[in-house]
Amino acid sequence: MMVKACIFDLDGVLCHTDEFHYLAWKRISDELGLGFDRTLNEQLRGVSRRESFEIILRYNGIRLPEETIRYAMDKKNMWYREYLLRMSPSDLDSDVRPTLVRLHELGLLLAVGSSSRNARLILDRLGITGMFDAIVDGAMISNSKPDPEVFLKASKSLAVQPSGCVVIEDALSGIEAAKAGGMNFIAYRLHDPSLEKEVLHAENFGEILKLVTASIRRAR
Ligand code: B16
Ligand code: MG
Repeated sequence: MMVKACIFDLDGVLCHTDEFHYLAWKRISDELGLGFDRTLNEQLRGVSRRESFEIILRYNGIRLPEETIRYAMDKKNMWYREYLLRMSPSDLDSDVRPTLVRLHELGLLLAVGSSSRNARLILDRLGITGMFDAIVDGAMISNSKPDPEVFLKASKSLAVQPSGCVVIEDALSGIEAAKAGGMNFIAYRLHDPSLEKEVLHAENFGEILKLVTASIRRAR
């Protein structure tokens, strides 16, 4: 790969808000008497709020009136934001900031590509908003992952061809989106049997840095 830009997923990669999503969905599911567990929660990674709730409803085999759907999504988001407001820069894994700095020093452009409408709040709470050359979030797209829209918008805004971008993702929906957009990708803490053997994997930001640096060296 000839990498000029890294596009980071947010929830599950740059931060651990995935646990907050789980807790908030669990709470609203309990209130409505819906079944919800960690296995089902895995299917919601990278998927928009609306589609997430539709997955929960399908799993429970029920339909709800639009009014109740809106009530559930709003309440889930209210609880989720309560968790977010408790976050601070100390919630950032220690290798995230130095890795972003090093990637910039290597001449790479950096972007965030997230399905979340709360992306800017999260980046602000973590104190890393200013480290990115582009931020594309859930409010800026019409189709969430696995549609490539979020990553294509980021690549466009960075003025880097999709083939020059590497997407770092923790969700299958995000890997599908990167593939559909013609981008390189690294599966982050994601070990799913459906992924091909040759897919690049990273368990921490140090490993991301190694993979990206190696690809730059090979390209020179
Ligand atoms: P919100 P990502 C995604 O973020 C989450 O993985 C997914 O669980 C969530 O439903 C979606 O954002 C929408 O989030 O309710 O905050 O708009 O992984 O694409 O950064
Ligand atoms: Mg994610």
